[in-house]
Amino acid sequence: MIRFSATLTCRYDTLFSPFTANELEQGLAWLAKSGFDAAELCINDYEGIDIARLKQRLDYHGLGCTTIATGQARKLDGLSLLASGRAIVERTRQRLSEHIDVAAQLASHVTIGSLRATDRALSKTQYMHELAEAMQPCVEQAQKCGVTLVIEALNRYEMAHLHSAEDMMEFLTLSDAPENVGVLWDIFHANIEDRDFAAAIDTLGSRLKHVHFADSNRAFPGYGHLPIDDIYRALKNSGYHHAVSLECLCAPSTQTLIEEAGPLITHLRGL
Ligand code: LER
Ligand code: MN
Repeated sequence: MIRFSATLTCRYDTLFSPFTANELEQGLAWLAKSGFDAAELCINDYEGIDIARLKQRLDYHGLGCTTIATGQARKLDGLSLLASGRAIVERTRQRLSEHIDVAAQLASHVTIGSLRATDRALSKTQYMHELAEAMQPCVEQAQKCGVTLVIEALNRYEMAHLHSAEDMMEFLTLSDAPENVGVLWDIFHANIEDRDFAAAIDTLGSRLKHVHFADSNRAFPGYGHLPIDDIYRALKNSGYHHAVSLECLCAPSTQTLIEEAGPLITHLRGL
C-alpha cells in the first residue's frame, strides 16, 4: 500500500509547506483531517525541538513520519557532505547522525538531498566516490538503527551530479550501497531529467523508497502539465509500497493546497 504524506516544518519556514513552523500543530491536524498517513518533517537541527513531544503530537493525530527532510542545513548552516573543508564534512555527518537517531524513534527515513551539494568542479566519477566515502559512517549507523537513507535525484539546475534515475542506480552500484540506501524520486526533477516516468520507476525498482509529488511548475498536482494519474498508476503497478509525499509550492495558492489535498488523496487511492 502506498502511504501519503506532505511537507511540514518544525522550526524554520519552508516554501514547500502551507503551514509555518509556528503552525505545526495546525499542519498536523490538516494532514489527519485530509486523510494523510504521515508528515514529512523538515528539520534543520534539534535546538528547541523536543522529540518526545513531537512523537506524542504525531501519535495524537494518528500520523507517522515518512522522512526527515534535512536540506535546510545547507542554506542555514552551510553544511554539505562534499564541502572542501573536512570540518564541514564532519559537522554534516554529525548532523545526519542526529537525524538517524531521531528517524529510528519516528520509524522514518532520512533524506540526503541538498546536503550532497559541492562547490568544487568534480567529475561525475570523482563526485560519486567522494559522496560514497563521506556517507559511509552514516550508512553504517543507519544500518545498525534500521533506518533507510534516501538520496534525492535533483535536476541539473540545482545540483552538479546525480540527476536521473539511471545516475542514481550508477551511484548505488559504484558505492556498493546496502539495501538501506535508497532513492528519493521527485517528479518535478524527473520531468526535467528522466526520459520517461514509467521507465524511471522501472529502473529504480526496489531502490525507490520515497517519492515527491508536485506538478511541472512545482504547483499543486493538477495545476501544471504532468500526467499525475499515469505516474501514480505506474508506481502502484510497479509494486511501490513506500510514500508519495506532497512537496509543492503554495501555488496556485495556499488555500488550494489546504482544500484540495484531501480530494487528491481520495482520487489517487481510487486509481
Ligand atoms: C527537496 O526535496 C527538493 O526537491 C529540492 O528541489 C529543494 O531544493
Ligand atoms: Mn523534492
